[in-house]
Amino acid sequence: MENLKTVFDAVLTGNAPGTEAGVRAALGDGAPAEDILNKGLIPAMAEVGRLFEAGEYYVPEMLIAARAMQSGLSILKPQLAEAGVEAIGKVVLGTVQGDLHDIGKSLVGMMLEGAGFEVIDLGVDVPPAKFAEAVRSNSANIVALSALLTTTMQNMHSTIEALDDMGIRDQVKVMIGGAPLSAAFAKQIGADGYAQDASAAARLALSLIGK
Ligand code: B1M
Repeated sequence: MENLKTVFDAVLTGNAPGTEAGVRAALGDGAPAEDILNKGLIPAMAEVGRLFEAGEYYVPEMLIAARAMQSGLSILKPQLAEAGVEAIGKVVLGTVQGDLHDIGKSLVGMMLEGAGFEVIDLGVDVPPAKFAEAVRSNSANIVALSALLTTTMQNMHSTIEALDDMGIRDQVKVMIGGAPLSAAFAKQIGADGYAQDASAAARLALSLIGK
């Protein structure tokens, strides 16, 4: 239990070496990988999200916390796979076609992983058909689209059309985010939800799969 508290505190303070050491110590003490994930890493990222929304943490604090969480997660991943621990859902993530901004998108990906999702990150400048194909081939529950330019936000609509064309629109939830976007725009293009920041994105994704 003490080691889980160490893991929690290390993630919260963005201490990657401390997170790794805490995870290794917890494993050494016989804690199941699933407990380290569900009682250490994930609650810490939820607390990071809360602090961000409360205006006590800013993007840099959230980024280093997310990196600390990922360094702990990378130690646990083989054990989680061995134990057959399944992600709570699969998200295909990317920045839409024509758009090269990836900092916010990557932060969203880290928060989604922190919430327990498997994230398939397609990167930046992703064409609509590539999103649709990735959703189909991975049987993803959610496709998460990021755009930072007013000139590329329409490509979110094209991505939804590509899902329609492939006949899989009703099998996947579409969530969008990025500085120029809004809930009204999400509604206008037929997306299932909009999140204003990475922390809200993790909460939205959970609610979209009914968690
Ligand atoms: Co660009 N850029 N940029 N840029 N850039 C902006 C976006 C801009 C607002 C700057 C400005 O003019 N004030 C402006 C857009 C104007 C507009 O369209 N209205 C702009 C422009 C014009 C351009 C170029 C066209 C400039 C040029 O070449 N003339 C060009 C376009 C290139 C292209 O994409 N095709 C360009 C290029 C670049 C760089 C390559 C230099 C660099 C990107 C580097 C990179 O990403 N690897 C860059 C940067 C860094 C910025 C600013 C300064 C910062 C963006 C950023 O990383 N923010 C930006 C100005 C600004 O935003 N203040 C700007 C930090 C990040 C954590 O926040 O990305 O907003 P953000 O993500 C947030 C939320 O938006 C949300 O959560 C994140 C975390 O809280 N969110 C989601 C994001 N995606 C989400 C998805 C979700 C949910 C939430 O669900 C799926």
